[in-house]
Amino acid sequence: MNRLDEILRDVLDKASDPRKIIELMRNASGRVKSSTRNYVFHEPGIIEVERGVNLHIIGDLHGDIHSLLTILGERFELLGQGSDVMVFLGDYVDRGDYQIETLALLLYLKTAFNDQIILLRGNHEPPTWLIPHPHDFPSVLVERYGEEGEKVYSEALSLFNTLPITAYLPGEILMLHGGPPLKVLEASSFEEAFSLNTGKASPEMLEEILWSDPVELNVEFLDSPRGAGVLYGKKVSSKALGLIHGKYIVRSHEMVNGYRVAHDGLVITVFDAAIPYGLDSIGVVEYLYDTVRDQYRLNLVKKSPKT
Ligand SMILES: [Mn+2]
Repeated sequence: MNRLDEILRDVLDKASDPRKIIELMRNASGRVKSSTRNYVFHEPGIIEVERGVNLHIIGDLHGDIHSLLTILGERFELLGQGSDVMVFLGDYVDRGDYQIETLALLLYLKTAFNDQIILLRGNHEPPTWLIPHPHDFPSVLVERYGEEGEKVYSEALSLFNTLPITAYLPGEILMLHGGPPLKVLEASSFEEAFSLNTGKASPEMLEEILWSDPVELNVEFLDSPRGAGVLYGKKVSSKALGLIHGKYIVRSHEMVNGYRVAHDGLVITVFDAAIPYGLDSIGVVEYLYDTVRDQYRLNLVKKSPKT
């Protein structure tokens, strides 16, 4: 049995017991702000990645543990050493058949390899005032754990509240679930636009980051048919990137077959819940550092969800 199989066995054991899954949630949540290398956490949930780190960026999973295992398969040996960091863009639960297992595996990796795992918040890791549809995760928990399921759900909501909402590598790349906050249009600095080190994210900022989608129209932004967040035009993307002197926004939130490029190459959507959505591809955005040239290289990976 290889190391990933052993971890998976341990994860399935934890997922079978409400007390163990709650303990795992608390452990993972306690690690969120305390990396020792590769990245640092700033309030209100903004991760700053160090230059030189290799990024592997993964989109929505929605309980698709098979796609997650495929993604991990070839990258698993990178964990425990070096400066490769996997950034998950949120939406771990709802919809798929293995929601608890998928979340448990991610939390396990977070506790075991904190310096190499970043778990961002998606709109399916919701604040109580903005619950998405469908949101079958609470009923999945009750089905699995009976009455204890409600306790697990309330613990999950606390965990979700601790997850960071944005990660960025200055001069290079911005990562979040949906889109930049509209404050980027008026702000004169990244710090101002993302309320860096000022305490809480406003409800508007949280909603826009978790819910917005890019649109290929010559507008600043429009109401979203989702009923939350906005549809943002290229101006929002270029303004947000200007504030970090960056080249790409990598986000997920929309069903695409692996990945899709928008806003003339500025925005890349990546999606990995292939099995729940009946897609034939999963995507990973790799952003890899060339030490000799001191340059990053973008590599868009698309492959079958099952190896
Ligand atoms: Mn989403």
